[in-house]
Amino acid sequence: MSAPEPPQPAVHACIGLGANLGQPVPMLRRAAEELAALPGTGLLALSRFYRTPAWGRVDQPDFINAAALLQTRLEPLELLEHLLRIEREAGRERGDGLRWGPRVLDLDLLLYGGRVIDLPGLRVPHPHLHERAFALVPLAAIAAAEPFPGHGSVGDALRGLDAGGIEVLDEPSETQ
Ligand code: PH2
Ligand code: MG
Ligand code: MG
Repeated sequence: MSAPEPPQPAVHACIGLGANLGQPVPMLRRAAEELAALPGTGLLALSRFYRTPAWGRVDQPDFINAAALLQTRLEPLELLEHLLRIEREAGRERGDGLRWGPRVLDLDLLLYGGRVIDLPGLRVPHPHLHERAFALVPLAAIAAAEPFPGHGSVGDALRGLDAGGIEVLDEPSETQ
């Protein structure tokens, strides 16, 4: 009999949360709870929620965005599978959606352990992270020092971006 696999070391993973259809705030809250409950995973920090102008395709409602910092023993592809499952269970439909179009829930794996990953279906760092203030503003609020391969740290990457129009939601009324 072979010995059981040793556990993977825990790494930091950064997740971007977004929604602009249905009830974004309760949806993001529930998604964060599901992230915290993933196997081998702890939620180290959840950012506040931000109202952000739609990026990439502007003819759609504003988004609510947030970021989560996880400590996880899940492999990147395992973590991705969980993100896609949580999106699916939230009613997200893929395939017929527009690129960068409206959605009830979007969970993006932005950074994973300072690693560069290029696999079919998964690129880390997220290929658009460096140009998206709506993702970097929440992330920098909880994980500014996190390494962002190719860009120094999360805080470094945000420095050159225009964060115009991004507003933090009031606590606690708007986020409950
Ligand atoms: N997500 C997109 C496209 N555009 N804009 C904002 N403000 N927030 C998002 O989460 C977002 C977007 C595709 O995932
Ligand atoms: Mg996205
Ligand atoms: Mg996505």
